[in-house]
Amino acid sequence: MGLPTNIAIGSRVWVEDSTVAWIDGEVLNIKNEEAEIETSNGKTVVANLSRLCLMDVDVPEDGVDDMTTLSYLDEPGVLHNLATRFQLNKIYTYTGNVLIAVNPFQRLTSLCDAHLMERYKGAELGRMSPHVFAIADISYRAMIDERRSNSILVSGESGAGKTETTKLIMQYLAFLGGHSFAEGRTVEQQILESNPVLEAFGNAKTVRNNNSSRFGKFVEIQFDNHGRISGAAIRTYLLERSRVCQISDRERNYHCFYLLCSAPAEEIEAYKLGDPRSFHYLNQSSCYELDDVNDAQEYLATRRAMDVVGINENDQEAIFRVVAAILHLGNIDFAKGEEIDTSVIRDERSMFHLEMTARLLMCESHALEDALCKRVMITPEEIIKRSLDPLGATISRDGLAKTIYSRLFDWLVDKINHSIGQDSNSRFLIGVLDIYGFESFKSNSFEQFCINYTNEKLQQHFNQHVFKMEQDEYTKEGIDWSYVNFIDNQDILDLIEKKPGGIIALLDEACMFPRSTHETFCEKLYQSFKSNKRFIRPKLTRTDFTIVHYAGEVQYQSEQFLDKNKDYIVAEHQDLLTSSKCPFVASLFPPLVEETTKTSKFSTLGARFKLQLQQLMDTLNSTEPHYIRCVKPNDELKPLLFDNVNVTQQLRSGGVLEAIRIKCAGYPTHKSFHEFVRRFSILAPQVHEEPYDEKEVCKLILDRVGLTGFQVGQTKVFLRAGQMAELDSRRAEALSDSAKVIQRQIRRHM
Ligand code: AOV
Ligand code: MG
Repeated sequence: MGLPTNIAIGSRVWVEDSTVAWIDGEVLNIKNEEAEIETSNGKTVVANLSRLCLMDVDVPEDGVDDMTTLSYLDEPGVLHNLATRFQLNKIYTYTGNVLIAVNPFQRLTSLCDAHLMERYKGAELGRMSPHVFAIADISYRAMIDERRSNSILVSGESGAGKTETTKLIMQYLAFLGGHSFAEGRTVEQQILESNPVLEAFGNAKTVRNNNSSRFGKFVEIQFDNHGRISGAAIRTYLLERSRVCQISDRERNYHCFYLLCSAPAEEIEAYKLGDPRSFHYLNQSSCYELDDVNDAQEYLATRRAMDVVGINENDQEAIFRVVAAILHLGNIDFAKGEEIDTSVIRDERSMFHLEMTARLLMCESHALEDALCKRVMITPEEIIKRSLDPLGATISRDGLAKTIYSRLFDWLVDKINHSIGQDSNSRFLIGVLDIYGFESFKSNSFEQFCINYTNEKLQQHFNQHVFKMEQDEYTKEGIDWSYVNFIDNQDILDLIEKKPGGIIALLDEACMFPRSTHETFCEKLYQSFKSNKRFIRPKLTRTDFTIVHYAGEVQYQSEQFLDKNKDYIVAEHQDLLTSSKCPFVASLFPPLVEETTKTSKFSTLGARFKLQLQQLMDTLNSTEPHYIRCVKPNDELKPLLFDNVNVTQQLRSGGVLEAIRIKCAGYPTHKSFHEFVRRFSILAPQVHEEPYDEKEVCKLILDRVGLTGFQVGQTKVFLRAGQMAELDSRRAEALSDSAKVIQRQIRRHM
């Protein structure tokens, strides 16, 4: 933040504003700690000096490519620079090594053609304008030159452009490391075509994004000794299961359901499909079509992509048959049976869908009915078949739908991996991470908890990396940085994942005790974290808890935590599908191995997710990381609209400002000797007469001004936070003094 001591009457400053986040203005008056400012929209406001930031009046009109060259590396400076560039369709900007990409919400064709890729090939960073290709190019070069794996981590909130950015990276890597596009099915083509397949089954329209990925993805592209792509591995994280049977209005279910409803007539007939409005899993929302998307064409495109990634005709047929079965399954309704607490298939229509589901899954319809409506209870004395009431049967039906769908998705990922093939000889890879950003909704459940936990992990990685880069720069310049420190988010991670005693461990414990409820679980949290600074017990609720994340507070509703954390398949469902006559369906449900250990019995999603994350972090830690932060310029998904308040929020939660804070803890301003002299030579006018050594001149200037704590490196001056402002205000004084002298001289001559 700007230093209040350097703000004087006449200073150009940024002042906080509720509609545009920061607005520029001129200080008219200062009284005690309060400044009166005339803002550029013609208003006069009063603000405390400590809330103001000085404005850098030297910034070029079209902004700067790299924000670390800004004299004041603060929130308004960063925001203004991004906004200016965005209006000029310059969507990419660096902050040091981090690329910030603002979603244009329109195809900027000039940005992604093959010629452009050619131009970025081997170009030094900074020679070409900032671009995703430049980051991919550095990663590739670094891998070749240093014989070391690299990774590119793409983050940002929903709809910010992560997936599109990831696809550009993959395209560029395929361009650099591809064999030849003429050879038919090459590895790189398979890698690229895995995207539409996974999107058809793992993406859906949400209120935030018409093509929202509902899973996390890490693609590991393997290279041979010649730098050519030789294999790949795709790992996915936590597909949102609940969407299969529950969607909110204006959202859609997974794309594949709608694609299939627009399939050619023979398929529609074979699967007895038709209007998506007739299926319960789709008609909970009034949205069926997407703007600019033709589901019939997408269906054919998905089939073609499946061909490329090596899914044969038989398997494709089985996949869509299972998708159709899920739609029919959702239309089976239940009514009260004759006996109390029992249920039966409601009517003829439900009976038809039951028959259809059974036919498509190739199992017995009676067995399906039993699996939905009954449970086997094993007591020490006997085995009883208990009926479920209609609500219980509906829950059972939805559970079955979710299980089948998530198994289907996992099968696709496995199949793609298998067919692309792993190069076990490859020693270098480039990993590309496209993972869900921080989420804070009105209502937050287990999914948000896992997503935000992921973000805490990545944030820590990011902080450490930014900090390390800074240290490397200091070391290179021979600067002492031993006392530069920053606070990281380890305390939040401890709260979540510490074993024993962290939230995940306590949740697992609750899931193991049959008598636990979300109330007892929450009570336990309240007791355990009474004095934890990162944990808040919200007022007026007994079942919510709040975590103070690095990106802000999130209040979680614990109601479904226990259920969602339990990772089990109902034995009746398992038996039903294992015995399917369709080899594909049966292969989705391999017979369970006898549970011998306690741990496998109580496998939980939380614990599994934690392990997956740890493995991801281990992989990332063995690579040289590169970061891309995607920013969503507005919530209307419109081109050319830049909402300052919204973007500021993302810069804060996306860790961009956090990185800046880390920089500010050390020496936020690095100015080359030459630049420094050009700007401040006026502070030591006599230097021009003496032997001219830029480094000496810098020292002299700094000496004159009487600053302390700065350091002079090999090629640059390193200034502490606020020192640039101090120098600028001295410069302004000096300029106005010399202006006065000149005026006096002019007057004298008149
Ligand atoms: P996300 O991956 O970050 O959201 P996407 O990559 O799906 O976001 O981008 C959302 C939409 O923005 C896309 O469907 C495009 O219409 C548009 N878009 C994004 N990047 C570009 C670009 N570089 N050029 C043109 N249009 C773009 V989520 O998956 O919801 O977190 O879970
Ligand atoms: Mg996405």
